[in-house]
Amino acid sequence: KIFFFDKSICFIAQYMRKLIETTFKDLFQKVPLIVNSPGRINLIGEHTDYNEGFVMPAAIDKKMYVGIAENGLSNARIYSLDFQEEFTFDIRSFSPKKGHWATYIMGVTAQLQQAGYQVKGFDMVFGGDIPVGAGLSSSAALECAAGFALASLFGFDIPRLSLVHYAQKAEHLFAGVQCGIMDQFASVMGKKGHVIRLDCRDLSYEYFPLDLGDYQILLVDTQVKHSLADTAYNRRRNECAEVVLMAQQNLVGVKSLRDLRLKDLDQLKAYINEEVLGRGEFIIEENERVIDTSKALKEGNLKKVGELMYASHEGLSKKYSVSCTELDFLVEMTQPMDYVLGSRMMGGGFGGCTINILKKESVEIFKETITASYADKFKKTPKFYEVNLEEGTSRL
Ligand code: GAF
Repeated sequence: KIFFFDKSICFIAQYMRKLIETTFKDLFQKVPLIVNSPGRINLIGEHTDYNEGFVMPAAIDKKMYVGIAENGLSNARIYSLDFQEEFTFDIRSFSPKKGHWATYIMGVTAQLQQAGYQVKGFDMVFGGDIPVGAGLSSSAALECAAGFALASLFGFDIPRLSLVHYAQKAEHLFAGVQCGIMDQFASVMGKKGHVIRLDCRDLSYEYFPLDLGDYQILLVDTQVKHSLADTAYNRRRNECAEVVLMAQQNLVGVKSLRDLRLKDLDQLKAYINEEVLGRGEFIIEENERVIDTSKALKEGNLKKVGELMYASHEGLSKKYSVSCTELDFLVEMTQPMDYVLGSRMMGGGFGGCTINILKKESVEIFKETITASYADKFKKTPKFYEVNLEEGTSRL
């Protein structure tokens, strides 16, 4: 990756345009249409999306860029700039290869066709600056960018929300991850300078300006790669479903964990083991934290936001068990630092990044301190990403 030396979005966008156009010309002798779709952060509200709860993500200035043109054939020829690899698939019959990057594009193509859109043969070149496996949703960004590229190329009038659904379905059916809707929603619906409070039950949402003043968001990448499909992600979903099922047999009006209060769980103690009950407890508390965070943001109370982030991490680590030693270590390290307001693991878990809110003037000392202690403990160097909140999927 060659992006580390320049933080300017414009520079990266221009660079990607040039790179995609040149590669397209070499491989396919055409000028492509280019779109981009961002990765995401999540301020708070983890694992709540597939429980019809609340989340608070934002699109960021790390993006997936996709160039596309018609090829007059019945197949799709795709080139990945990151993997420097070409892959061709027949658009009339798909054979997804789990774990392969082309699967996401196949998945979205299939979903559009399923919805009745007449996708014809196409060539595609894609790449970007979202670190893969860091929990910033590079796969969701690829799905959304690919779907939007197809819509733009063939003139399909696809509502943004439908695009979100097609991308999510591609992840479920082709990548085999039963993800919630947060990542695809944030990528498509992001707004510059804002986080989105999304109600995953009815998909109503509200944009909150994230005015950090002297503070900023900094992500710390553990360099521990997670793979949602290979981890306990799908298992957590099942455990939550187990709590709901048991609640439905004992209480009325329960559709999801969203409908439960902590005291309701007391009644389920006799039927569900403590560990699984803890999953339910975490989700109920995390939903409340998202609501509290919205209030704190409205009041401009960043200190409170930070406290809620720490509490979220504690729950994710102890009750939901989706953290790992490296993530816990990074969050713990920030606790005595008076210039850090909040820190927590972000995304699916088991690796990836922590999200931190800290004083701008202390970023360098923070990086130095963390790098030294982390290297000492894990013999690895963490990476740091300063992110800004950006617009969602768009034409370049
Ligand atoms: C992953 C999933 F894709 C999201 O839907 C969400 O569940 C997240 O993990 C955890 O909050 O990013």
